[in-house]
Amino acid sequence: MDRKDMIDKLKGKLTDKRLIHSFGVEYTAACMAMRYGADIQKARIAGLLHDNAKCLPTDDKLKKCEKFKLPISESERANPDLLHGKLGAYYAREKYGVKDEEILNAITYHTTGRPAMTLMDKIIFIADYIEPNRKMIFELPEIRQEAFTDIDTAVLHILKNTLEYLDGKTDIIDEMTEETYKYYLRQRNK
Ligand code: DGI
Ligand code: FE
Ligand code: FE
Repeated sequence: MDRKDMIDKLKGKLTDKRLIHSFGVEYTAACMAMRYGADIQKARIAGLLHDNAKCLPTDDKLKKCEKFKLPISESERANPDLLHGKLGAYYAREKYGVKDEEILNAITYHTTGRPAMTLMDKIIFIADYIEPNRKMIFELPEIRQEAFTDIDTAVLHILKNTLEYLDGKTDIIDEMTEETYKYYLRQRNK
């Protein structure tokens, strides 16, 4: 499917705000791919499609994952919005014709990250957080600079701030977010 068709399809699935965010992630991911020598076109597709399942009602995210037999962890069952990456990767493959595993993995793990992320995983994880349409988040200007100077520092900084933010907000911390943070802390202290 070409970009135009993807956008037409996304228009039926996403709110205007979410579509604008998706374009923001697309061009931010393209810039990061230029900086770090990743595939620019793959980064664009992953960025454009990363939230394609975000706007489904929470219950439907869970029902669709069950229907498609996607694995569901306890924290995902307790907070089915966490499933939008996994479900989004499924739709990217089945409905948007994406076959590339690098793109599909980057979509799957864009919310929580994962230990030993690929370059494409890191680019989408970071671009999602820093894209210019994001409302101001704590230390965002610093993280935006780190994204283009030291990619692993940016990953760690985002995870740290996300976990701190969630700590005061919810008791459902996904084990993958936690594990990713621990992994990148260990990397740092090696
Ligand atoms: O879909 P976006 O809003 O663009 O961004 P995202 O996919 O990174 O989702 C962001 C939300 O996900 C944000 O409110 C923090 C939340 N989140 C990230 N990791 C976890 C989490 N929420 C819970 N409950 N547990 C997590 O481990
Ligand atoms: Fe998302
Ligand atoms: Fe997003």
